[in-house]
Amino acid sequence: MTLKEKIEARLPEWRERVKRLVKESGDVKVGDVTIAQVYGGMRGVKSLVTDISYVDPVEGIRLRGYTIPELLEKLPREEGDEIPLVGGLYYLLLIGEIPTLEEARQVEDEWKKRWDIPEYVPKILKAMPANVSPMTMFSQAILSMQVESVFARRYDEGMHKDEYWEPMLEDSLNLTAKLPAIAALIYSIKYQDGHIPQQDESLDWAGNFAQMMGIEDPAYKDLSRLYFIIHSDHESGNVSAHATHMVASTLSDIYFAASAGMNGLAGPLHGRANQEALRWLLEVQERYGGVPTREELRQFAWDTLNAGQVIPGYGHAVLRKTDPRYLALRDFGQKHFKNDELFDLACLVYEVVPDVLKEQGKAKDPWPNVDAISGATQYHFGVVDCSMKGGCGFYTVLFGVSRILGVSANAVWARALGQPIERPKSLTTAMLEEIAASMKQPA
Ligand code: CMX
Repeated sequence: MTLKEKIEARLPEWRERVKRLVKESGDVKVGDVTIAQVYGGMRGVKSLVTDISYVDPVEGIRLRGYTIPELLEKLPREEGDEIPLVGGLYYLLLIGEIPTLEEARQVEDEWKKRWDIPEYVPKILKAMPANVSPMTMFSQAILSMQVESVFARRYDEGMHKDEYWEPMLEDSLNLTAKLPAIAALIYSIKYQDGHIPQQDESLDWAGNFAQMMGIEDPAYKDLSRLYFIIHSDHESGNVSAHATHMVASTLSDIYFAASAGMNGLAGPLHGRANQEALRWLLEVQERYGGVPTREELRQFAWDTLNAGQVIPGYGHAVLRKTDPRYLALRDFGQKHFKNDELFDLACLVYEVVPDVLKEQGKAKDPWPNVDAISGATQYHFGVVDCSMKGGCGFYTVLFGVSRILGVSANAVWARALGQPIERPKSLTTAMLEEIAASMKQPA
């Protein structure tokens, strides 16, 4: 059975389940919204639904019910590989079940058929200013391929709404297939000689990316698989996922929607935190001429806070414990990296910064998120984030390659289940003051 047939087989039950829930329990309250939440970025407001992932504040992410360690154990891998195939992860996100090795290879094969990038993409990227951010290039490359959208064409031809998800799946496979080549091309244009990286059919999606980056150490193939698995989805409320979903809810295709999501990922409080975290580590290294003492590190962290800045890679809107994605990357580095000063420094920061943040008493979560260490793992293999030509943000591109797996799987299901256009309601400050006053009046 193809991926399409598998989703098709599961659809009637899901459609019936959602229809019944809304019909029988549509007026049941799932929570209240406070004025602090209205002014506070809607933090914690329960107003989205996804069955693809869930972030538990203490346990961390579960993708289709599986924790990160469970995924790394259960997803199929090729013989000799330490980390599973990303194709298996995409199968899981789309279908909801752990695939067999054959099923994971089926996705990898779909990607190989679709992974050549249109010839206008390198031309567009090369025409951009030399100091352009890699994230601008990434978003632009995705947006430029909107002319390829099967959904947009079928919509123009006239399509029944029950069929919307089919071209959405087609577009999602086409787009995700091309992401490693686009990322490697951006790296080549920004940091190398601008050659067009050649793909290798004998490799899997992530291994092929590692090869296109020109890194021969086989451990980089496994790091790429790991990196692309763990960043893929983080439920629906984070900015990249929510922006993608919101734009797609207008029946925009995945190219418009994913490009929008990537523009959100580019912000320093979200995906760009990996770049900021690496910069922070390099600054520490430079200030102290290597790995500092704990006391020096403590002081550096306080200096950052006293300058009114955040410590990048620490804190989270939902998590209240160390991010399991951080631990997965740290475990990988501790196993593979010997005498890597920057990586050791990233590990030392974990022993110092949470106490500093607790002492300051502002951050609700003093623990590291994935961005605290992900840059250090790339840096180990010589992959840099900032270009001599100006413009930083390549690590965020890598985050984006992975995140589009999650947001596109969600977009396919949102369309299959007929999720409507998003339209929350806004109020004025005067209205909120009135509501507050009326609630405080004695009965
Ligand atoms: N360093 C310093 N202060 C921090 C902090 C950090 N790492 N994390 C939170 N705080 C501060 C907030 O800025 C906020 O201060 P104000 O009251 O002055 O505005 C206060 O603590 C309370 O914030 P919070 O409720 O704990 O956190 P939010 O849900 O508002 O924000 C996040 C979450 C991730 C944006 C925040 O922790 C942060 O800025 N962290 C650093 C940037 C980062 O690592 N982002 C990546 C997150 C993961 C991802 O999306 O990739």
